[in-house]
Amino acid sequence: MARPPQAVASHCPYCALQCAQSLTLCSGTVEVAGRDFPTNRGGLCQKGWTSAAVLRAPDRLTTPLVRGRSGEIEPTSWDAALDLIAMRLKEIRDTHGPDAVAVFGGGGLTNEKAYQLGKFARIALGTANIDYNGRFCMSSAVAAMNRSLGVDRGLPFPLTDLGGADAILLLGSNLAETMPPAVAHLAGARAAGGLIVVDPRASATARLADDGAGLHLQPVPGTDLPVLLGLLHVVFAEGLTDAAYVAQRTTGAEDARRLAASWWPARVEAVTGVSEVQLRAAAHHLAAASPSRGGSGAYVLTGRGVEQSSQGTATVGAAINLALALGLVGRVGSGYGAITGQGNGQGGREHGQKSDQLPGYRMIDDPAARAHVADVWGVDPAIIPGKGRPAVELLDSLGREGGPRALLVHGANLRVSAPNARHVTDRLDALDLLVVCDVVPSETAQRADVVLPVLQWAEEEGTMTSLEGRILRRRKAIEPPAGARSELWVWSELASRLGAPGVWEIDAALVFDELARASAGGRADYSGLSHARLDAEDAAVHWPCPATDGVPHPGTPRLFLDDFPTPDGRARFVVADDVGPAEATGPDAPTHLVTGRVLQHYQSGAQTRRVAELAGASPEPFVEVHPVLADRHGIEPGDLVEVTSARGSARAIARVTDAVRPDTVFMPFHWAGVGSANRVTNDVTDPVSGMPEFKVCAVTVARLDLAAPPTRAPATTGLGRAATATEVPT
Ligand SMILES: Nc1nc2c(c(=O)[nH]1)N[C@H]1C(S)=C(S)[C@@H](COP(=O)(O)OP(=O)(O)OC[C@H]3O[C@@H](n4cnc5c(=O)[nH]c(N)nc54)[C@H](O)[C@@H]3O)O[C@H]1N2
Ligand SMILES: Nc1nc2c(c(=O)[nH]1)N[C@H]1C(S)=C(S)[C@@H](COP(=O)(O)OP(=O)(O)OC[C@H]3O[C@@H](n4cnc5c(=O)[nH]c(N)nc54)[C@H](O)[C@@H]3O)O[C@H]1N2
Ligand code: SF4
Ligand SMILES: [Mo]
Repeated sequence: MARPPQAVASHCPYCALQCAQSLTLCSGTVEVAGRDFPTNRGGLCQKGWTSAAVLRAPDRLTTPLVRGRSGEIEPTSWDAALDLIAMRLKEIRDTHGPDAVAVFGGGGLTNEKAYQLGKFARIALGTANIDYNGRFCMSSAVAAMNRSLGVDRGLPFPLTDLGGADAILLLGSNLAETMPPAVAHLAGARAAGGLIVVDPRASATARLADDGAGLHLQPVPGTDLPVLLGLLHVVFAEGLTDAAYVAQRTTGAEDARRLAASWWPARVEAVTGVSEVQLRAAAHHLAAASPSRGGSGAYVLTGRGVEQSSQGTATVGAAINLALALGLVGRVGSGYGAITGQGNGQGGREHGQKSDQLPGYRMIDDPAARAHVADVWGVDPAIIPGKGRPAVELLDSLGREGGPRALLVHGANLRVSAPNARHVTDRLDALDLLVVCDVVPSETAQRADVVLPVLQWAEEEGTMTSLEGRILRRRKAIEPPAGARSELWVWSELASRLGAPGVWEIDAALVFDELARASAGGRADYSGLSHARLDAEDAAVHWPCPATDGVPHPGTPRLFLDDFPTPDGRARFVVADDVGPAEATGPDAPTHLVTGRVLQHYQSGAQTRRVAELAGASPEPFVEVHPVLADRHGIEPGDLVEVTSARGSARAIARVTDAVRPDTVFMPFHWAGVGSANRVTNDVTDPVSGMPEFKVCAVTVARLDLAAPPTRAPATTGLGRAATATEVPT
């Protein structure tokens, strides 16, 4: 009798919630089911349920491709492709120096791949210029947490802790669409009337606060910092602080109080549109739930809505200040957290693909860190380069005098997801060599000189670190298509062709062992872990999890309970006043554009636009317009609308809805071509984190008359460069 198919325990390929899945191979295809786990409790969202479809994408890349003299991209062998890449990289390096080769990574890569990519850049290419799309995603929260709390772990507590809290302040996060199974953890706060959502849109998440479940504060886009300073004002002025906690566990509160004193509620209302009444109510809800008043617990959480801003680090800093003033951080049942976005956004930033970091969350300019990592890599610390350029600066420098001439892309679709994306396409086109590793012909792969087909998700082994700092096993459930290869193998082959020092493992378990050694003693210490231990233990382990001589370290679900990893063991109030968004609205561009996500699509859409069920449910770029604004411009639902900023224009179908403010339009960024929101967004960055201001820019809105050129679906197949010129949304 045939044995029933074995279910493989794994996790979703998409977001940082990393919902647990059970994958079963049936008649050559993978079937996905939800699996019980504390974060998702057996649930999956529509993307998770349909995730196996990407394994069968009709245009899945299965052979290396090289652009020939005619400009057409043609199939070639792996040897020919790798030989060509190595030869061109050597030429560029010899002529322009090692920093002329740059690397762009992704927060979707496994820990093993993120680690190996950082090592490959530093000692096989010898370049300082490596950064990744996490710069677009988490960097402001990271910078603020490091400054205030001494370490960045998105949620320094298990997600399930949220369930016990009576108040949760959720700033700029649309969890109901971006992590639907996580909404269950807001139930306690909703039942207590304490879910407070701050979003310029009545998003699906903001609507969870309706009907007595909480409050929706709907500020002018880009004014979260004044909102937070106003909340702090009320907390200080009305004696709602946890004075004992502030005295014992923090420094700098007086500076924060002084700044907040200048943001009295009437001033906040004038700047943000959030009423004094709402502001006070929100502060009192939070205070009443906080431990110093005997409440059941309160949380302050931030998402991309407040972080993707030119003052994102300052804004997250103010959110942390509020949590510190109320005595929430480092207390069981209360806290501050940033909701990590990408599947391995957390691990992706710990293991060395960020321009200023080495594995284990070590800083690249710290001599002790360099010595430790060099020892693991078997090289002289002197050969490890210093800090490279952060993502937006790196992309802008491509092909310019003194800038990189070659770029290797692993796990990002920059032509759709980078700010001011048409400019990014111009910079990519100015390169001598663009190499893209992907699983599908993404819009960025369509522009490459060499495309390498790599493995995805259920085709390989590895680990991911979820939004709560838990290390999870990703397991292989299906054989990859013949012709696709693991990126670990690609780097080992290139390292050998480039004559790189060091050992280049291709087995993910061995790479993990090396990563664990490299992380030992660092802030994100994985040294007590191995694939074998993670396989043996049912529940995944939170870092830090250092190696021990005896009983294995149990991992650290909650940080900061005793002290903070700062020089004096205290958390710091870091103070910065509001300077407003970089681009103010005015007569020439009177409307705010905010951008974000829809439930069905993931990021640049490279994966989800290829899933028929998701593309059917959410087929085209759209723009949300308030009825008053629509009326002013003669826009009817379904009209084609053009949204224009100083960078460029995008076209999308109008959805007329009072979910947005009359002064604001909203576009998701999941589509390419003329429907791409990032043709319009601003690539100005936060001075501390390098995070671009995706969320707010100034635009005009106009209805396009029907004589506009006919529309054609954005190409998802084909690799000809001409394919993109006529893309328009339908
Ligand atoms: N369906 C889906 N889920 C995803 C992803 C996806 O692409 N699709 N991506 C994953 C990743 S990488 C990430 S980073 C997370 C992102 O998860 P979220 O942070 O929840 O996602 P966004 O939709 O980008 O932004 C959240 C909200 O910010 C609001 N916003 C815009 N401007 C402002 C502002 O000035 N102030 C405030 N307070 N809010 C503002 C938007 O209206 C939006 O509702 O989602 C993850 N999950
Ligand atoms: N306007 C606007 N723009 C935004 C945002 C926003 O809110 N508004 N959000 C920003 C945020 S938070 C993020 S995280 C970025 C994300 O934007 P991107 O970096 O473009 O993210 P993805 O679309 O996930 O791209 C990942 C690519 O890697 C491929 N891939 C999947 N798995 C692997 C693998 O294992 N190896 C390799 N080599 N490739 C793989 C996928 O097919 C896809 O082409 O977008 C940012 N852009
Ligand atoms: S919420 Fe995120 S991890 Fe969970 S199923 Fe959806 S995309 Fe996957
Ligand atoms: Mo993200």
